[in-house]
Amino acid sequence: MSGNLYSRFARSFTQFADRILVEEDGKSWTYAEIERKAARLAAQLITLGVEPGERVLVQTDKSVETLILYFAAVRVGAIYLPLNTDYTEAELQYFAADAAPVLAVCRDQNVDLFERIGKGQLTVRTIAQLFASLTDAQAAPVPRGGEDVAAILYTSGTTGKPKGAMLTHHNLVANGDTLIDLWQFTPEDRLIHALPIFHVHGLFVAVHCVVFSGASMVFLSKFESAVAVDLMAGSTVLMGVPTFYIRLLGDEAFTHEAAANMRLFISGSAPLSADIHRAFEGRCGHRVLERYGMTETGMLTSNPYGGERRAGYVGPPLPDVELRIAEFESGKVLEQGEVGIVEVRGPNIFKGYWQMPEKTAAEFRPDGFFITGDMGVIDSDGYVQLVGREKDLIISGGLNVYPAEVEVLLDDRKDVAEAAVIGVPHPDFGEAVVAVIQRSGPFNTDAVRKELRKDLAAFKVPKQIITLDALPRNTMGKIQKKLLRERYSDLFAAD
Ligand code: MCA
Ligand code: AMP
Repeated sequence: MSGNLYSRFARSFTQFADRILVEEDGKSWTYAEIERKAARLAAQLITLGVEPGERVLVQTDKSVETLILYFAAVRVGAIYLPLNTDYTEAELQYFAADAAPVLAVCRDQNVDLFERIGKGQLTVRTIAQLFASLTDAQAAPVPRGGEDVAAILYTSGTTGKPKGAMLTHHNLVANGDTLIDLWQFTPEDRLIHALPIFHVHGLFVAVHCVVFSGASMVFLSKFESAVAVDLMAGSTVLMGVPTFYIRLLGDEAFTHEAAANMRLFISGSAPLSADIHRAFEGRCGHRVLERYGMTETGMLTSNPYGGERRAGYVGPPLPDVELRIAEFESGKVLEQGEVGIVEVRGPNIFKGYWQMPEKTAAEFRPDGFFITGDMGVIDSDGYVQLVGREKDLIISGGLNVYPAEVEVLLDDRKDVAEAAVIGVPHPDFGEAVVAVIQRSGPFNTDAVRKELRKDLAAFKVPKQIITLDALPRNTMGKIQKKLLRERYSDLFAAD
C-alpha cells in the first residue's frame, strides 16, 4: 500500500497511541482512541453501502466527530468530499449532482434539504446518527494505491461551474511529509487549529502536519483572537489566513509575552502584506512564515524555517516541487526576474478535475506543468513573489470568490442592466467583494443583498453594492474593472 494515506495515519496511530491527538472544549482524545472510533465508524460506513471509490459528501460543523469521519472515509477507501457549511441549497444541489455521492453527512437542520436533493438516491445521515448507531464491529483498512483518489475538493472557476479537484493518496502523503520536515513538526508540538476543516488549509495542511508528526492540536470552531492568545502559553504553532494575523494585531492582549511559548506562526491562502508582516514582528518578535498553495496542488512554496522569512514573498519552492514562470498565452518559459504565470510540477499536483477531462487538459502544459493562474516572479535567491492573478478571482478572508458567479445572479435581475463584481482592499478580510451596477429600475441595495444570500454563501455576497448611471467601458465596450478597482480602493479604508 505504498503512498496510501490511511497507512500513513496508521503509522502515527500506532507509534503515538497514548499521546493526545486532539482537544476540543476541554476534552481530549489520544491517537489510539481516535483510531478505534474511526475503525468502528468505518464499519458503519460499509453497512451504509459506502464502497471504495464512492464519494462521501460531508457538510457538518467542525468537530472531533467530523475529523473521525474523515479518517473513517479514508480507511474504507472512499473519496472524502467536504463542503463549506455556508453553502446554500442551490450550491449544494450542484455539488451533489456533479459528484453523485452515495452518502451525505449533514447537520441536523439540513436532513430534509439533502433528502430533497438526493431524490431518494442518496443515504442521508447526521453526525449524531452515525455515532449513535456505532457497534463494536471494526472494519479493516481497505487497500488503495497511491494513484487512487482520497478526496475531492471543489474550487470555482473564472467561468462556469465549480470543478472537483481530485487529490490522490500519494498527493496528500507526499505534501504532508514534506511539510513536517520543512516546518520541523515534532510530537512536542501543539497546534492552535482555528481554521475550517473543509478546505485544504485546515484539513490537509493543518491536520496532516499534526497527525504525520505525532503532534497534538486544539480544535476551535472559529478564530477568536482572545481565545487564541489564551491558548498560546500552552501551544507552539498557529496556522492561519492573514485575517488571523490582522486580528491578533488588533488585540492588545497579544504581546511578546503572550507569544513567548510559540515557535511558529504560519500564514497562507491569501497575500500577507509586508506591513502586517513587519508589524507582527514588532509586536511579538516572531517573523510570520508565509507559504503559498492551491486546492489543486497543496502547498507549493514556503519561506524557510531556519533561513530568512522575507516579508512580501512566499519563499522558494518546496524541495520536491518544480516551479517556473512562463508567458501565459504562449507557454514560453521566462528568465529569472521576469514576471509571468506560475507553473508547477511535483508529487503533490492533483490528478485532474472530476469528470472534466477537457478542463483538466486545458490547465496543464504538455510537459505536465500545472498552470496556477497566479502571476509571479522569482528573485535571484530563488524566492517567489506573487504579484497578481491572471484569473479573475477575489480572495476574501482566505475564501475564494469568482466575480462571474455573483455577476450572473445580478445580471439576471430585472432591476440590473449590467453588473461588475470587483475585489477592493479591506482592513480585515484583505479584499472585500463589491458590486458596481448599472440599474435598469428602482433598486434597493439591502433587499438585493438579502436576495443574493438565498443563492450564495455569505462570504460571496457583496459587502457593498454601488449604483452608477453607466459603467466605464473601453472602446470595445468591455467594462473597465481595473478602473473601478482604482476608483473604489478606499471604500473600506481603515481610519
Ligand atoms: C465570514 N464572512 C466573510 C468571511 N468570513 N465575509 C467575507 N470573507 C470571509 N472570509 C461574513 C460572515 O458570514 C458575516 O456575514 C460577516 O462576514 C462577519 O463575519 P465574522 O464573524 O467577522 O467572520 P468570522 O467567522 O470571524 O470568519 C472570518 C475568517 C473566516 C476567520 C477570516 O472566514 C476563515 O476562517 N477563513 C479562512 C478560510 C480558509 O480556511 N481558507 C483556506 C482555503 P453577515 O454579517 O452577513 O452574517 S484553502 C486555500 O486557500 C489554499 C489551499 C491555501 O493556500 O491555503
Ligand atoms: P484555493 O483555490 O482556495 O486553493 O486558492 C488558491 C489561491 O490562493 C492561489 O492560487 C493564490 O492565488 C492564493 N494564495 C494562496 N496562498 C497565498 C499566499 N501566501 N499569497 C498570495 N496568494 C495566495
